[in-house]
Amino acid sequence: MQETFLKIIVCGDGGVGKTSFLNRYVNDEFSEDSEMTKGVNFLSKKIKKNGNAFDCDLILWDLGGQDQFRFMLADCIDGAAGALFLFDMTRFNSLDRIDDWMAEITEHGNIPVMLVGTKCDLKHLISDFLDDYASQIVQTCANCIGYIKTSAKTNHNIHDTFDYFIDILGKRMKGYESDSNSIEGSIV
Ligand SMILES: Nc1nc2c(ncn2[C@@H]2O[C@H](COP(=O)(O)OP(=O)(O)OP(=O)(O)O)[C@@H](O)[C@H]2O)c(=O)[nH]1
Ligand SMILES: [Mg+2]
Repeated sequence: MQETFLKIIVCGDGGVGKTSFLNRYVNDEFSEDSEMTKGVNFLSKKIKKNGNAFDCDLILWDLGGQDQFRFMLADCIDGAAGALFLFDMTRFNSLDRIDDWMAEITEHGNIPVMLVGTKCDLKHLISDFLDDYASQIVQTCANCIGYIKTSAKTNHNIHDTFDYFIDILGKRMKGYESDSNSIEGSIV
């Protein structure tokens, strides 16, 4: 049987927790002092019927979120089957530039994007208005297929994010999706 490779990019502003999110998913590790990603890092993971997901090799691109690495963005997005856009739930302004990120991603095709709130363990620092705001974004961005709240520190919803997202990507690849622009719904 032919192997399926699925390229997923993990993007978002600097310090929102992209590397931590991936490190928890792939290595089941978390560090309080994770270092800034310089450029881009790659991780991979084999998926074998995890939840509803199909068998594939995930190639995960961990993009450095600092502005000095934005020149690499176009090359990184190229060929991606999907994008996880991470924002820090304790910093509302980490959603400020989502329109720029979305514009850049959609330039490369009809790539599904999932909105992922990070650091949900820091409940006391999270605004009551955040959920409404994030849900509004999901409804207004054509390619945005859902919103989920996660914590790499407590391992909350990390695997569920991938199970849900890979399932959606798999259906698209196998042609089950009749309307790829439709909103699939949110999970939180
Ligand atoms: N409390 C808490 N802290 C987190 C969580 N995820 C990440 N952090 C912390 O947030 C800081 C930044 O995390 P990174 O994963 O390096 O962020 P990044 O998005 O990869 O940053 P860049 O590589 O600069 O783009 C680190 O101090 C992490 O320990 C989380 O779920 N909960
Ligand atoms: Mg990083």
